[in-house]
Amino acid sequence: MNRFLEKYRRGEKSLGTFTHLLSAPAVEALARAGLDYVIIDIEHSPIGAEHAAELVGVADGAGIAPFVRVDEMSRSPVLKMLDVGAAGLIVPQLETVEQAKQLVGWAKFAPTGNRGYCPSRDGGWGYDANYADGMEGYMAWANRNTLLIPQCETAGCLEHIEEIVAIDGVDGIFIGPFDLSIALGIPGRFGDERHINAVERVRLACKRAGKPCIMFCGTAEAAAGYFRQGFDSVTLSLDIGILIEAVRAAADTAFGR
Ligand code: 3PY
Ligand code: MG
Repeated sequence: MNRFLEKYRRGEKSLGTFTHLLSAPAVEALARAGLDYVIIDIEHSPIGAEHAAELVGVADGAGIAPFVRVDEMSRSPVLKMLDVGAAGLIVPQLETVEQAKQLVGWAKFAPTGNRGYCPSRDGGWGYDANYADGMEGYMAWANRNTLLIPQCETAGCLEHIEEIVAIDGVDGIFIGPFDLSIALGIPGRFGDERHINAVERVRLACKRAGKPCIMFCGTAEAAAGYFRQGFDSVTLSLDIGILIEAVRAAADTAFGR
């Protein structure tokens, strides 16, 4: 179940958020609210591999595509999160073309890469429908349907973005606007034309490569603007941030502020 991918293939836009709440019911609530995907954030929250695996299962059961943002570029987190059933991996702080190729090696089965194999949860340990055509069929299914999405948020990645997004096995790009602004020497200044131009360069590189581009932002108004700009998907805030905003707005209304 990867509603992000189904929508992208139909030319429709999708919306997700990060989860930092360390909570299975919070993930279920995001599914009930109608989001297309949730990114379980190992990089910037205390969530570890075991907790992430649980939340992947919860998201899957609730009908919201489970993405995971890993915390480092190494074989173990990439393989582990794919094996537990992540529908997509977001990989932060990518700097070089070589790193992107190495990621493909870990995340994609042969012939695209050299992902290691064991019957695992993402194929129901060999008993899911994606094994209908045997092991090779499952491998091809996984290569097509589990997404490897590096973040563009460093100067190196931006400089080589056209080459990186064109790599076979890189399935799209996720823009990290905060780190990108730091890399450009203009922290948090999203209205600066250097930031605007960088973001548009990444979007166009993805479009030319025929791959999805995901933008992160903090408000629904900004999300609407990025959809108008032509982004395929927007990741809106963190679940904990949305909760704070909603409670503050409710309190303001209650107190007539
Ligand atoms: C960034 O803005 O740097 C991000 O990684 C968003 O989570
Ligand atoms: Mg970042």
